Amino acid sequence: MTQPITEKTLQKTVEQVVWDVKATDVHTHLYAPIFGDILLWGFNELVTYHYLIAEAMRWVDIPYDEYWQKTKVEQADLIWQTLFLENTPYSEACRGVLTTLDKLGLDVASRDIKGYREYFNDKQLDEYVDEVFELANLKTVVMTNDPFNSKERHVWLEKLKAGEQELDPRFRAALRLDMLLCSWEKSWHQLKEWGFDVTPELNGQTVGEVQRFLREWIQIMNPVYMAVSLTYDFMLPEKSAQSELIERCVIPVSREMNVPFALMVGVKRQLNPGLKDAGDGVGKMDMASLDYLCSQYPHNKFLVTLLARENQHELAVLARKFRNLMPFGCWWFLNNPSLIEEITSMRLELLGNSVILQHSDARVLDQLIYKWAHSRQLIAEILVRKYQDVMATGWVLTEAEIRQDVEKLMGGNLWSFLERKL
Ligand code: HDL
Ligand code: ZN
Repeated sequence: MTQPITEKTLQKTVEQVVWDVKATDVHTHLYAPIFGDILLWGFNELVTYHYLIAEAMRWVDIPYDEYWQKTKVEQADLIWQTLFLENTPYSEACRGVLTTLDKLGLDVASRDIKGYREYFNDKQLDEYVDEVFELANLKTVVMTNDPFNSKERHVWLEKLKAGEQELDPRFRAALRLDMLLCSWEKSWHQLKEWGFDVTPELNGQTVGEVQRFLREWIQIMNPVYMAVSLTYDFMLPEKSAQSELIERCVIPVSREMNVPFALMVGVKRQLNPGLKDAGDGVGKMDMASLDYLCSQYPHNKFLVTLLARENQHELAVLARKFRNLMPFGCWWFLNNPSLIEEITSMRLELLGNSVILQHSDARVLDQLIYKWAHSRQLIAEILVRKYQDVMATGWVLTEAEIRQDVEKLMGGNLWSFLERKL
């Protein structure tokens, strides 16, 4: 471990370390098994991932409704036939399905969709969660938890809060605030029904009650962070409920409770509603809002991931200016080899080790296997180049130092960010 790394041993060492370090997956849409059938897994869910629906709909001419009226198996059959048999499955989402099947030990060359389904039919979920975490080599995944989702709310209030069952410690919560912040005209009604004394006007009373709502759900969920997905035209400050709720409710409680605020910005919601979850687009945001937040609230912690490729350089430069800003992941439409390569190289060059390189955004449990396999391969290749460049100056480094770097980049920076006293 303390032996100096040589040009000859560098690549093998970096690859071993990158694959060996247990990562923290900072953002997913997965749920611990206690949440029941909202945890998606298995062959049909893998193949009907909304990324693949979007790609398949480019080929088929059926009306969207006709697709949605099909059973999950029929939908998967259509996507398999269209994207995997009539075309070579080299898109990132298609390749991902095959990587997962391969890592599970299935014969991808057989194209035996019947056999794949049977394989998953025999799986017992709790054991399968262990197997997936092992194959993806993860220690923790952060969920996306919405107090306004009735199915999920029931589990938090009836099972977990009541102490009836424990949450699997490998799954940590993120308190997701899209409903509260982006649909205030609806969410204030729901808060009122739940006993929070709010009005549509954000007067002092309402602000206090929204803060109480946040504190209560932080107590219930013990979230790693509070998060919101914001559209590309997000502006703050501005005269809007969204902006006021963020500044007067989320920011104060975030600092008071030391629960970072994660801003995920750049979506164009439902550009094509017929595609449902697959119908969102992307837009470049105006960074002035993030400049404002980081500078106005230096004692608040902001986790940020942006959806537009065009915003990535600005985000890395902004993070150089503000230690309370932690960029994370190559999100959604950026989670492809060519863009992971570009963004990760830029981040290491501008930010060194002080960034969280990746998250999976997995919606289906089994996707953890491919999303982390694909990312680790790229991260290892990029790190080898960076270490080669620094060793070319005569710098000498050890495996222990490489491990220390990779631990931080693969999620350790999240946990230390939580400990920071800003
Ligand atoms: O808002 C989000 O967290 C996004 O990740 C959306 O869930 C999106 O639909 C998605 O799954 N992206 O990968
Ligand atoms: Zn997501």
